[in-house]
Amino acid sequence: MKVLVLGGDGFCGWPTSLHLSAQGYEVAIADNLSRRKIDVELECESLTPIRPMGERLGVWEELSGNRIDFHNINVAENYRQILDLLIEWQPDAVIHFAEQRAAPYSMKSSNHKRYTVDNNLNATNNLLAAITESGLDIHVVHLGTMGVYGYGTAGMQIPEGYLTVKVETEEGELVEQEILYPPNPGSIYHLTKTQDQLLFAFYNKNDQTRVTDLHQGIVWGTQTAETRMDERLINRFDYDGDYGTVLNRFLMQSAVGYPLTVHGTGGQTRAFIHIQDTVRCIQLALENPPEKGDRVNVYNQMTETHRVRDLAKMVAGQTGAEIDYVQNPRAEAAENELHVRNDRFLDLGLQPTTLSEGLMEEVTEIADKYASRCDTSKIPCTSLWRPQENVVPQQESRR
Ligand code: USQ
Repeated sequence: MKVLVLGGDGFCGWPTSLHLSAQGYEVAIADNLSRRKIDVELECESLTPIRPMGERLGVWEELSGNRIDFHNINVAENYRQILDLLIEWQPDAVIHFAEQRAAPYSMKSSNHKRYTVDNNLNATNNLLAAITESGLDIHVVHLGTMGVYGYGTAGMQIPEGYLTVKVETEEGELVEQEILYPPNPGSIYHLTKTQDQLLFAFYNKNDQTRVTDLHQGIVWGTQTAETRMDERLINRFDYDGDYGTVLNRFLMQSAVGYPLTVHGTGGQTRAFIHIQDTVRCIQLALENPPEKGDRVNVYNQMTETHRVRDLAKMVAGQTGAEIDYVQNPRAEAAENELHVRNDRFLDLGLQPTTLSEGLMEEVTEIADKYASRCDTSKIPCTSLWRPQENVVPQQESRR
């Protein structure tokens, strides 16, 4: 099977490309290296040393014997290039990771909000329009987010994409319908993923485009079986206040002796998945495509839920780190419960990597090993959801 990976240089795209290549898929990557450019903008690098794209791909070919072609394309801007690539290479599937994925980055300023909306929505629309124009029957696998649902429910488990509702007709009859679960984004970034859902629903209805949308939780971990094969293949590890995600930040903070930055009371409950399980889920999605005419296929791509303060206590308990309850820079519920259905991937055979198995390995293999590359001035989250509020700087608000 020929698979084109849009965004194949990023944190999820790179290990997915290698995993699929190792499994015998013919893989090509299209990426404009935007994540590397944002590192330059933010003056902060991945904790792990990332090699240039050409070197990464050369090492992979040397070790595996498999070639991955790279196309430097901005999918959001260069419609013609992506259309030509589809027509020339004729992929069976396109995996779409080519979006700005950090919520704090998307909330830094008006320019960051505008960039995130322009980039993410145009990338998705360009891909879908190009597939339609090409006339090819290409399966789109998109990396969405659990954040499209918001993080609470009326007491039931969050279903996989669709909600059954009962509506009353004018005659007083109760009619059952399935609708897309009502979107409730918590940041501009999450907003773009809720709008992606409408683009998929429309092209699916109008053009019978086959789409799988994966609503993924927070990814933790760094390495997969393939990125571990050689240090030059290592995956990114973001720890800064804009791109670092909560558990990886806590692991790195414990390694450098920085108190764990819990936002508010740490009562936020979120869904999590290990990066190794991400790449397995993507393969499962490719192997179980929707039929032509099926509605958009939605999976919840997560394996466990945890409360932020419990994660901090778990990391502190295992490493001796201190915990710091800092002013929350985000506008989000201080406490929430989260119950999520994930039967669909489990039914397809996913065997989750749990936090209890992998946590300490991550600390020693990555956080401790590369601790000297950390710039601690980049740790605080400085992106405020409501800049007009006079939020007390994090350092001063420590309790
Ligand atoms: N948090 C802290 N301390 C920190 C960093 C974060 O307490 O130092 C808290 C945040 O306030 C939030 C929670 O941890 O309540 C999660 O934050 P995060 O930065 O780990 O995750 P988030 O911004 O939600 O975004 C990440 C990925 C995004 C993905 C999303 C899945 O960057 O691409 O879509 O997780 S989900 O959270 O399920 O929407």
